[in-house]
Amino acid sequence: MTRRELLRAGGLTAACLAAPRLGRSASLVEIRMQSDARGEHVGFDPIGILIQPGQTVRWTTESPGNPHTTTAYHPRNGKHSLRIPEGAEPWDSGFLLKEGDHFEVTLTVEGVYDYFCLPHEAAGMVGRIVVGRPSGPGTRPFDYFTGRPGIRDWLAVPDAARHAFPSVEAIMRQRVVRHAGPF
Ligand SMILES: [Cu+2]
Repeated sequence: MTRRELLRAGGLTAACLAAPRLGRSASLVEIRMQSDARGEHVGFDPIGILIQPGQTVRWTTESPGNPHTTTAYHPRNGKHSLRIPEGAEPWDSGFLLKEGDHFEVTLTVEGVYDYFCLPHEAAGMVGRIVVGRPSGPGTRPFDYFTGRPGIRDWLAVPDAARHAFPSVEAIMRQRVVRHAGPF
């Protein structure tokens, strides 16, 4: 855990103690990071969610021995393409190793946020969060930046990841899109 994450966790604990329990649970959205026993199938569940600005998302790993990350699609995260709203802060949890390890972000800027698991992106371990009304780079095609001046080195989204994302339309309709598994 970095010092910044530690401070953030401490701040959240304080906020949790101060806030009424009901308000806290209503604003927190949980996403599990899962693998099957052999580590052949991996995924975020739910894989797609609709939340409101100011809500907090918590990722928790439930697959010990198979480390995961939650990492925003953003050039600051290893030159991945920008797929979160312009002006939103990218996040990167680092490796979550032990069962129950978790990471939280509070999303305040409206739009679509795509994220991935660093070791499993090519296996299709990605997720999508819509905050309020869908807009921004996350609504564009995966290769929207190709050929744009000044953007030469962003990484393409791997095929398995492209196929794994739930559509924005499905998220708006269902609010919660569960991962099909198997885990
Ligand atoms: Cu993973």
